[in-house]
Amino acid sequence: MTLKLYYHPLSSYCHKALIALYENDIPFEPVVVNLAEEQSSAEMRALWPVGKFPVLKDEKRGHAIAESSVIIDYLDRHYARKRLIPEDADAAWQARMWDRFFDLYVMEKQGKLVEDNLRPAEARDPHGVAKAKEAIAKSYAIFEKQLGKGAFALGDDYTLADCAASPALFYASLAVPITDATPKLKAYYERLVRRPSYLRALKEAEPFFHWVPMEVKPTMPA
Ligand SMILES: N[C@@H](CCC(=O)N[C@@H](CS)C(=O)NCC(=O)O)C(=O)O
Repeated sequence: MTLKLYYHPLSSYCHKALIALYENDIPFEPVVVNLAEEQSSAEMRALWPVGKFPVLKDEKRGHAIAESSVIIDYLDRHYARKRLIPEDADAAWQARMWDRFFDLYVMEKQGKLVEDNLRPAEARDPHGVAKAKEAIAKSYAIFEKQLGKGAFALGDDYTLADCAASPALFYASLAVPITDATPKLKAYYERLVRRPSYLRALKEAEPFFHWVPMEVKPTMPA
């Protein structure tokens, strides 16, 4: 098969890449990587020594592509029927901007919460955790104001921004629930987690949900 995706079904950044593949029914060979095992991750590390997934290998074109947003851009240009980064230049930078917003100000903050839960008790960072939760809540309030022009982040078209928002909100809401204080965000979130492409990724992650190092474990959308 031409495309190989090195990933783990539980990983939030891998969900972004999976959504893009599933949105466009792009065939690929899934390669599940266990980062804790040298042998399991060796092939992926040879392609991308940073050692973070997702990594996409395109055997036909001879490339290894890292970084979830770049993978989506690459799939858009070479494999997608329906682009996730809009053709229109202004819509394109907006999709990229909100993608950065979800990665940097929601997903990365959520990563801090996960990382803290993996620390030994004596090395915990309650101040850092409180700051990360505050940042997530602030991002919810900011995005509430952005919503309203359609079903998705930029309007009625589902874009890169929605790919990033889906796992970011899915995992962040375990620690910072999305409430009626942000009703548009709440309705948007419900649409994201019920979209067939993301539901498919979540269904594949479900057997591993108990591994998520958070007090509240994820569950499938009702
Ligand atoms: N900016 C990267 C982030 C990738 C990333 O942090 N992936 C996590 C899994 S969600 C990972 O590989 N963590 C393992 C590690 O940091 O060792 C992207 O968008 O792909």
